[in-house]
Amino acid sequence: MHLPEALPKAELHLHIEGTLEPELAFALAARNGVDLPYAGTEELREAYLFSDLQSFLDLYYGLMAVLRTADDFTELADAYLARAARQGVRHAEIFFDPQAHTERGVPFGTVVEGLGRALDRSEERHGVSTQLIMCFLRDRSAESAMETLREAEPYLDRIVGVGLDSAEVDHPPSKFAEVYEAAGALGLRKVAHAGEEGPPAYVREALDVLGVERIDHGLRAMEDPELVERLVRERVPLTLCPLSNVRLRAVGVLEDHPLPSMMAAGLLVTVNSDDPAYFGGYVGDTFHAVHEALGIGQEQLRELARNSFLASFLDHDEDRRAR
Ligand code: ES4
Ligand code: ZN
Repeated sequence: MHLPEALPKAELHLHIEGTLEPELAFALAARNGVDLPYAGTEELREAYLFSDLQSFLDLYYGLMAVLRTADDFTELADAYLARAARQGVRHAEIFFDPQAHTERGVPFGTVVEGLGRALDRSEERHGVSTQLIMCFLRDRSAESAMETLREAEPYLDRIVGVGLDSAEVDHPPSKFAEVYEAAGALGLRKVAHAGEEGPPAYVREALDVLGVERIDHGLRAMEDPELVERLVRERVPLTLCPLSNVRLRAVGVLEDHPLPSMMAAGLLVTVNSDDPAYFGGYVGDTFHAVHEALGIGQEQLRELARNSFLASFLDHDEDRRAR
């Protein structure tokens, strides 16, 4: 089978809120009595013309208003897992943004219990194993992140790790040193977005100050050859999201994406979908797109799929079973 979609793969950079398709958004809006400032799904899709990360985030957080009940989160996650399974995903490490919900009055427990219901039956229903990573919003305060970690404590059996997302520039990883240390003490794994719009120094800080095991994006590390050398030497995985980089204009066109040079440099890169409802494709579509636009051949597609399991939080035995 030569279709990139069919390759068994793990998805390691996926925001569950970014899987909210316009049709589900309108269905939930109607159910929950939420007014959306768009006439319909077509008009909403037409608003997906982003100029940078911030212009995307403004629309993205706004649309989350439709997510209110545990059932809403279950439906959201179930729809993602069904689609992911059809695109060859066997394991998904899923981000969620608790503060984006608690700030709107949706309790932490509602979000986790709703997502958890879909995740609990995912292996049986979709053949996809799952883990949940809670992300702190880096454009909120370090105190708010710490409060969020405290709110997570009753649910730690459901959460494998912490991440850091939202507007990157002017919010360096070091701002969250204390909460990452506390998360580590609770036994949580650590990742962080870095080098998406922010400079290579933020990638270094994520490694040195936060002690992360994986870098989400890491695109701008390519501006710093010494950093690239270190990432190669230490086998630090980078979870790339090529379609996201094009839509948020970190890269002009997909044909200019540095994925091939990153692979050639010996970096442990993976390919992921980020916010697939907004960026034009799920992870199988993304594999297909890099094959078409960047000439990533069958052998390299298999390498990317292999990397996705190597970079995952699965242990090696589980890893072999997944493939
Ligand atoms: C995100 Cl593409 C991206 N970057 C940073 N934070 C995010 N949250 C959701 N998608
Ligand atoms: Zn992301």
